[in-house]
Amino acid sequence: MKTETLTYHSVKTRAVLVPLKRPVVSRVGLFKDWPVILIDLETDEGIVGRAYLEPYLAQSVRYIIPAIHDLVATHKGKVVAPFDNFQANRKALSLIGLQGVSMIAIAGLDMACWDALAKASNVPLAQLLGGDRGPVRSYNSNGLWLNPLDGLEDEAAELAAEGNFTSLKLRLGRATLREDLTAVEAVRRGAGDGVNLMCDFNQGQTLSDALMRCHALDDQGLYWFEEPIPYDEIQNYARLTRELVTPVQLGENFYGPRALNDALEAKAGDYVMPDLMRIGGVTGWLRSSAIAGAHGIPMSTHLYPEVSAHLMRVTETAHWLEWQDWCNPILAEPFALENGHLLIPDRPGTGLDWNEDAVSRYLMND
Ligand code: SMN
Ligand code: MG
Repeated sequence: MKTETLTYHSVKTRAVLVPLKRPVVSRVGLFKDWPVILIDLETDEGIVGRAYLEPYLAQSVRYIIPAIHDLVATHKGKVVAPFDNFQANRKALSLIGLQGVSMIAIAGLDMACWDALAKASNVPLAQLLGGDRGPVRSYNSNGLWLNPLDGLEDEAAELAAEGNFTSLKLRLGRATLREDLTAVEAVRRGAGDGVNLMCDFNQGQTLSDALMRCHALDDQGLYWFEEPIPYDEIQNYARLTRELVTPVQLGENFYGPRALNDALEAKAGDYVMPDLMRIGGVTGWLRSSAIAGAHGIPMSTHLYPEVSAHLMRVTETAHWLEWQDWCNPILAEPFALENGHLLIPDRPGTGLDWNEDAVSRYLMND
């Protein structure tokens, strides 16, 4: 095994629009296709670090991509050192604010840097970080959107069978409590009574709606209530967390580890689930996992199952990996599942490489 120093050379970025097998019908939007930014960080030594970003809004690639190129330009000829680079990038972008596009660009580049470093060491990322490649416990989050109730039972059965899953994510917050209860019953009929149901409200309720709805659902044995209210109402989250028996989950909208720290200091949730694009990539995740560990708060992942799987192997309070196969069509070798666990491939780096035929098919026009 040989570790080389890597030097920033240039970055190649492409945006693709990948069709979704099960379109997203949620309170945060309707998506038939999923925009993905592919990042190939080229080093002087010839090693290419790869990562992708899932920015939800197709039009946002027009301002996220230039931000990534700007960051790489400031590092050209310098050593790839993600911790140092993270600090320098934060300092540079704090002038325009660290949330949103700034942190998204920092995160995308950070993930590509860590992939390059693990490749240079010829080990999977989990191993570079001091962990191993064991299986990662996952739940299936590919479906159960806010679609007509009569399709939910069959869909739940299909989703459970897709990878022998015992746990599924269901979207809640329909017009009436009765409809939410019917959805829960249908999913349990389809996937079995013992299924763990992670329930996501996607910020769709006001505090007063959430107090009524979540109290009314609190005896249903649901696994967690995710984002019942808008993500930045931290004091209202603390109230829900105090009052409800069902654990409150939040965190996919935290920008950077300090936001996670603030939320945990405020006792805003029982569980957290940072999103690699918003938390600051691998570096942001590592800092956050130390904070969650110190608070004794279980930590799950959001999107980015491939890179997240490596990180769960070195996360003190690792809880559940959110499985989505949405990027599988553009990956050269999608990760395998076994009995509800995602398997980290025995390849150097994160194991991400592009299926170039699919990438040309789904390339977005400028
Ligand atoms: C989600 C993810 C991606 C698109 C819409 C909704 C959701 C989740 O919040 O947690 O999976
Ligand atoms: Mg969510």
